[in-house]
Parts: sequence; structure tokens; C-alpha cells
Amino acid sequence: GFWEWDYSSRNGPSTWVEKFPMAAGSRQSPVNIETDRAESDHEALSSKPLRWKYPATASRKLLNPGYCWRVDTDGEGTLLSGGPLMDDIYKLEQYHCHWGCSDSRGSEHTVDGQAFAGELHLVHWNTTKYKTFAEAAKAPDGLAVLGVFLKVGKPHDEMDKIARLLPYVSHKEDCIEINEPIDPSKLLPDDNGYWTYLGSLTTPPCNESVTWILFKRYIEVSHHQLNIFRNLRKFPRGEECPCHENHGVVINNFRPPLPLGNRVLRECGS
Ligand code: SG4
Ligand code: ZN
Repeated sequence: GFWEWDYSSRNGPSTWVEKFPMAAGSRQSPVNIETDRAESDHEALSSKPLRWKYPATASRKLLNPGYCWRVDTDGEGTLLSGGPLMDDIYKLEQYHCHWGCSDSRGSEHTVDGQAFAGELHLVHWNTTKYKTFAEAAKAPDGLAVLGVFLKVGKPHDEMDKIARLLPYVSHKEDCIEINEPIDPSKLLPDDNGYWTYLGSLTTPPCNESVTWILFKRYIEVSHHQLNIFRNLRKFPRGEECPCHENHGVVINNFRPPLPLGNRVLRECGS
């Protein structure tokens, strides 16, 4: 069949560049955050605090695209602005997650070389400058992704709403409507200190269109909740399991860090 990118040894991150030349660019994500190198450019970032608004009713659908779980929103009433985004208003398009096969790996970004068990991404697009998500995804200031590191600890109440729905989207291309509201702001840490830099989508086509905002504080999810993520299937319902790799479950769906190069890493708050 058609070549499809994934995270396997065969079609994984090191091969993406063959079909997606952007993946070899100089503004790629994720990166390793060297905390010592972060510039605390206090005035520029803190003069406009980062602010967000996410009505719980905006979370509409839960899907399994075959390489993660994803919640699509209708964007209605959602907003992200301030900080590195200045006065531009971004809307929430979707949120999704990356995780490992064990609790010691799974995040895309690393902090001083240290990986977390997972990383949640809230993907937004710039509605001040662009008309559609697709148009924004091609522009250098089109997208903003909020990243939250996941660490294993106590179960997370809001994440549990997602975990309890995942068995209904166990196979690739499964999709359900969300009826019980899921509030993305409850998936963010209490403190809003963050690191920020200019990067890309971490999956093909790896567009260099993302302002990354990574919270310094992690949230806790339980080992059991992560195991529910690890039970999603990479293949469609009714198809035979391509059991050559990991019994067809979605694990290690993260791209390894790429060089920061001469990009500036800024920080705000602690
Ligand atoms: C995940 O694979 C999402 O399912 C994708 O969403 C997303 O692509 C991709 O990650 C890259 O986003 O925050 N990790 S990331 O850089 O948002 C886009 C869809 O394919 C375009 C809709
Ligand atoms: Zn992501």
C-alpha cells in the first residue's frame, strides 16, 4: 500500500525526511530544553501574561488516528493569547498526547536531557492573521502549541474522563462524540511558568509554523491511566493485527529531540 509515516523502526522519525523535506529544516521540534540556556527576558514576555479560555463544551470528538488519541474541538469560545503570542488571538483546534512504552520515556521535549512519561499538546491557530487552520499551518506565526509534561503519580480526574472513553476508540479511525464536558484548562498545571521557542509540528509534514509554549510544571497521571493509552491499536477494527511490532499497540509515539541550533529559548515565571 501507500507509504505511511509512523514511529516504527521502518517508517519512523529518521525516515520522514525522504517524503517530508521540511523535517530536515533548522526550526524543528521537539528540542531538549537546556534550562541554563533559557533567557529570562522578563519584560517582553511578562508584560502581556499568557491567558487562555477553554469552555469545556468545546471538546467535541475523541479519535484514534492510529498514532495517538486526539480530542477535536469546535474552537467555539476558546482563546490563547499573550506571552510570546502578544496580542494575536489563537483558537484551540485539538489536543492530543504522546507517551512511551514505560513510565521512563514518552515525552517529545526533554528537560536537561530528562524525558517524562508523556506530553500533552494543545494545538491552536492564529485567527487574528489567518482564515483557516490549514492556512495558519503554513505560516511562521500560524500555530501555537501548549505543551504539558506528564509524570506518573496520582490519577488525574480530568484525564480520567478521556481514559474512560478510550476503550470506545480502541482501533485506528474510531471516533466518538464527547457528551460529558472535558475541560482542557483542568489538564494544565497550577503554576503557569513556561519556556518558549520557535519550532515545528513534531509529525509530518513537520511545518515550521509553531510557537512552542512548554509549562515548566508537570501534571500527574497514574500508571494505570497511561496503560490505557498504551492499549490503543495502530490498525483498524476488523483488520488483522500487524503483529510484527509491539502487537500493533500505540506506544513510543514521540519524535526524539532535534538541535535548538541558533534559536533562542526564552522563559517566563518559575
Ligand atoms: C498529532 O499526531 C496530532 O494527531 C496531529 O493532529 C498533529 O498535527 C500532530 O500531532 C503534530 O502536532 O503538536 N505534536 S504537534 O506538533 O496538528 C497537526 C492532526 O493531524 C497538524 C489533526
Ligand atoms: Zn503533539
